[in-house]
Amino acid sequence: MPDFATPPISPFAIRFDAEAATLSPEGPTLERRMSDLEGLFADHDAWQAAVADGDPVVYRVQSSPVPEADRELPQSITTIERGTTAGECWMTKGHQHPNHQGEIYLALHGTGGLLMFDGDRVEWLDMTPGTIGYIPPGWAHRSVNVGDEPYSFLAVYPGGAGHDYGWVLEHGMGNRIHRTGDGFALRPYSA
Ligand code: PAN
Ligand code: ZN
Repeated sequence: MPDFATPPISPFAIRFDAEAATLSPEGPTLERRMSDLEGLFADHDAWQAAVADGDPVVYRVQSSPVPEADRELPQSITTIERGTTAGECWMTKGHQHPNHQGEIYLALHGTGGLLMFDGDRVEWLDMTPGTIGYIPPGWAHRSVNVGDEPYSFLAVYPGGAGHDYGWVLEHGMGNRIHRTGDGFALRPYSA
C-alpha cells in the first residue's frame, strides 16, 4: 500500500452533462466578476468603468467534489461569458501551477481559445467542442471566449499542482486577444 500523504477519497461516479455543462454531484462553484480581474486587461480605465457599471460576472467555475489535494484529480467546468473590455475578449485570470504539472481542457460549448505562456514562448490553441487542449507542465494558461455565445470547457488537473495568479500579473501571458470586425486577433502583450 503506497504511503499517501492525503488518503484518496472513495470511488464515486460523476454525472457529466456536456450539453448543460454541469457536473453532478456538485462541489464548490465560484464566480469571477470584473472586479476580480484587476490588472489583467490592458485598458485600466475601461476595466474600472465596467466595474462601476454593474461589475458583471465574467466567468463561473463549477467543480466536482474531488478535493484539490495531492494525488487527487479534481475536475471543473468553466463558463466564460461573451464580452469585451476596450476590445479585449473576456477571459479567465490565468495562472501558473507552482508545482509544475500537466492539465487537460476539453471544450464543450461555444468558441474559445487556450493561451499558454512559459515566460518565453507563447502558444494559442483554437478550442471548439470536442477539442482537448493539453497544457504541459510549466506553461501558464488562460482561456478566452472569442465567439458569440458563452464558452464552456471541462478542466482535469492534478490536485497538488497549486494555482499561482501572481505569476501572470508579473510576467503577463505573451499575447492579448482582441475582437476584430470578422473575428479576433492575437496582439503583443504590451499593446
Ligand atoms: C481551471 C481554471 C479555471 C478558471 O480549472 O482554474 O478555468 O481560471 P483561473 O483559475 O485562471 O481563474 C484550471 O486551469 N485549473 O488548474
Ligand atoms: Zn490550471
